[in-house]
Amino acid sequence: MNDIREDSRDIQTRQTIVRLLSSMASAKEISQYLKRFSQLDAKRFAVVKVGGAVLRDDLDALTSSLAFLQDVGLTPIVIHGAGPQLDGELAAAGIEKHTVDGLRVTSPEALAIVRRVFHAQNLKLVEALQAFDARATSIVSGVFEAEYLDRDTYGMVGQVKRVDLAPIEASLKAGSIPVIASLGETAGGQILNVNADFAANELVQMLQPYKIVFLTGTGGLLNERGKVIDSINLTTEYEHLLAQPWVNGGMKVKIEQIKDLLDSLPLTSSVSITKPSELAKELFTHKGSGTLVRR
Ligand code: X2W
Repeated sequence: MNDIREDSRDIQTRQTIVRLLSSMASAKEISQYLKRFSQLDAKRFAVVKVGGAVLRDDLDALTSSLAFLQDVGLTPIVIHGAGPQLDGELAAAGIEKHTVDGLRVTSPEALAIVRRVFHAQNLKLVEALQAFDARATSIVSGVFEAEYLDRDTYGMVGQVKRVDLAPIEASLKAGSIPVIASLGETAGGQILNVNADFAANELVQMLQPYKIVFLTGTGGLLNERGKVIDSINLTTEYEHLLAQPWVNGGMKVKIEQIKDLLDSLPLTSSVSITKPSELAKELFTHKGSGTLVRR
């Protein structure tokens, strides 16, 4: 049984490497990046935010891409959401969806489901990684100390007040990929629902990583023709971009959030948005993949 698993993992890993090598990069290019990443403090390598849609639709590619990083000695810090899964489970329980400024209004009744779904999604990714013989640690509490964002408007929704790196550091020390759910906890121990992009941003500000990668179903920011935009320079293009008629509400929020994030990071850090199957290409090639956001 183990042998079969080893075999299939070897094959998948090899396929990933072959795809990577044949796609466009020279071995020299790849080893340059590998060297650079390996020299960084483990905490500073990469924060990878995984949207719930990716966990639903692209788990295999996600798992093999993350496991591949571990194979080459790198440990990404993974934080995930569960938006579509929450939509489904809450609807099944007869709870109507209501959002304000993109955030889910969360009643105490809904919170019980939010907690359950976050735990289930977290475990799903951790187990998928472990089935792939990767080391991964489930972290569903103890990282984000939160306070109520605005209880009258949003209910049991938190905004992050403090990030505790201890559980993440313990995982990294063991060479295990920390897989973090974006649940918060008040000083009094009340669990709160925290938007995963917001939680990722707080984590990034604390860690100041070299690479910040958002993995989404679309694989990047899309232009008016629905094609992925290669790169955005926020210094020269920000105003122009936000004025475009095809930049919708969700995209605007994302661009604004990334701008705030980049403003708080060293110039060497970069933010990109891509899809799981292209994570290695994004990290190890000059050309990259998806949308690179610079300033
Ligand atoms: C989000 C948490 C999940 C999330 C929600 O309830 O949908 C709030 O809106 P994605 O898949 O990364 O979007 N929380 C307060 O952000 O997941």
